[in-house]
Amino acid sequence: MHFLFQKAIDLVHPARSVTQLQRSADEQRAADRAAHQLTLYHFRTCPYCNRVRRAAHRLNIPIPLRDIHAESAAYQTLVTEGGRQTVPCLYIGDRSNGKWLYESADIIDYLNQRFAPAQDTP
Ligand SMILES: N[C@@H](CCC(=O)N[C@@H](CS)C(=O)NCC(=O)O)C(=O)O
Repeated sequence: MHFLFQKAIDLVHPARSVTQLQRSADEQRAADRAAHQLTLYHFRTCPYCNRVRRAAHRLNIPIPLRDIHAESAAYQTLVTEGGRQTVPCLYIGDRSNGKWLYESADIIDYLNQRFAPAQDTP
């Protein structure tokens, strides 16, 4: 049963049926750098996380992921520093100074505002 559920999740994997935003090489380098200032706390079978991963894939931004089911340290960090155990949660900033953004819709809005060209925001 778990296997079938996993298969269903894989069918909506970000890499499927999404046209990625294309940028010039310089713009992509800048987007890659900016994306590395972010961390998405998630787990694989969470549908809200999947929505955010798809948005990131569409925007062509390689946000580092931390899976709270696979990595107990990630779960601990999320709870102790973010304040809630809910995923998805986007950490914005560097190690010492950052902001924890919960709610998939708010995360997607943030990513669109920051990374989508103005005319491309869905
Ligand atoms: N409204 C939230 C729902 C997120 C949500 O329900 N996430 C589940 C996983 S699919 C979760 O983390 N549940 C544990 C909890 O909230 O403590 C969103 O859109 O991000």
